Amino acid sequence: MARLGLSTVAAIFAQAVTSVTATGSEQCSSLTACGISFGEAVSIVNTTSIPASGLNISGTVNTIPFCRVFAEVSYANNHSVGFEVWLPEGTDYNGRFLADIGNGGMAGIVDEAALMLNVNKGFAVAGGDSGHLASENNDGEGSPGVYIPYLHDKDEVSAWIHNSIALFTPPARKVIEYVYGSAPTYSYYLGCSTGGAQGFSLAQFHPELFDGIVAGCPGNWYSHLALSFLWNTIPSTSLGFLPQETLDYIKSAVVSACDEQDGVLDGLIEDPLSCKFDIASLSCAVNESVQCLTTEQLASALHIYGGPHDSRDNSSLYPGFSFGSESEWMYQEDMLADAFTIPILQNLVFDNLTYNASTFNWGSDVDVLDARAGTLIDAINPNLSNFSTRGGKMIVTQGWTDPFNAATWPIQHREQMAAATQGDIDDWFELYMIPGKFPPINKIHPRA
Ligand SMILES: [Ca+2]
Repeated sequence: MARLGLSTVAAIFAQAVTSVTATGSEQCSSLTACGISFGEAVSIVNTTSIPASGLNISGTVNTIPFCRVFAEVSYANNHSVGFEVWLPEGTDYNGRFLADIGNGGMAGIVDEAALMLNVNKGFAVAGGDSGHLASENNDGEGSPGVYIPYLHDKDEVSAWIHNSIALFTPPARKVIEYVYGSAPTYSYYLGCSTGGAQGFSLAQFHPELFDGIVAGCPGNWYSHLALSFLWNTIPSTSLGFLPQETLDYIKSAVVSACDEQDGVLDGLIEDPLSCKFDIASLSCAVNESVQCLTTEQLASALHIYGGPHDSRDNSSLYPGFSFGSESEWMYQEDMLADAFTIPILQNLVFDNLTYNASTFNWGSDVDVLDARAGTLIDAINPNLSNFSTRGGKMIVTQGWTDPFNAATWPIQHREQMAAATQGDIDDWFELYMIPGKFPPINKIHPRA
């Protein structure tokens, strides 16, 4: 198939504008016509014109008609990012582009539910699979002793968090230009958890692509977030294990003590950092209630509040959890290390599926993790001036009772950024700390 240069494609735009308004479905199908190129490495796989109410994703239907484009862009050695672009037809398009990545965890799928929410608002939306397929990687689930192919391929690991959005965004924008006859007025990115890490990666590594980035509950210090999961693991056979009723008991006591500090008795603590609570007051030594904390359980709670530390100098490796989040700790105790940390250590860091994570050295092995994983999956450069000086704006949200990410990490990182930033960081960066669990858990980790 012959490929046309950009100027030729631009000439096609003029005709495209008229036809998309009049016959959206015809315009949609023309995307696969011979002779149209959206980039050398880009293939339009299929297009479908979806009438209003024609598609139901997890109970949400499209309220406007749109053109659904399936495409892929190849990268590195025989790899590709699969992506979709959903284009509102007729007058429902609001003129703006939104890359919407709801994928959490190990990604590997296009999050259609996230796309549905925002195509209904009139955005031209796009989402990708992050450069590897969940279906080829244990269905996107990590587990001890399980081979996860993409974690053994540096190109795929780099695409996962750092580069996959940047790979599909230029061709997605070209599709938009072709269909509407002009580039979107603004381009935004929205993602949570791993998607939040991808947001920071865009600002750091691809600052030219987006005018605005929303990074929710960002796991952008991904390697150390994984370490925190390992640190917080408390086996159910351990004397220090905190069963759910004990977690609920601790939270209830903390919230009772601090709820009204914000002036509203609503079961939420607006600023847990201002909550002063002595967890030792719940110890069975001083409090003989049925659910009092044994010495070992008290130590476990302090361990999780404290977060991981380097055994060499006791420096913090990642923040701990905040007052009022205790009822959400069960994933930390019993699941997340198996789902994320151990697979990353066994596949990516040590290349040994029998590696025993209980032997992790909280000193020297941190350096190994940083070198072998952090360089490929972290996005923590506090100097994002290349993004801010081109006019980029960034919003970060973090729920105080997020079950996955220690809530104070974005606060800590913002302080690092402010110190590395010339001028007032508030001119282009805003952090919103949200009382309670926000965003909804199914938005962050649809597989959890
Ligand atoms: Ca309150």
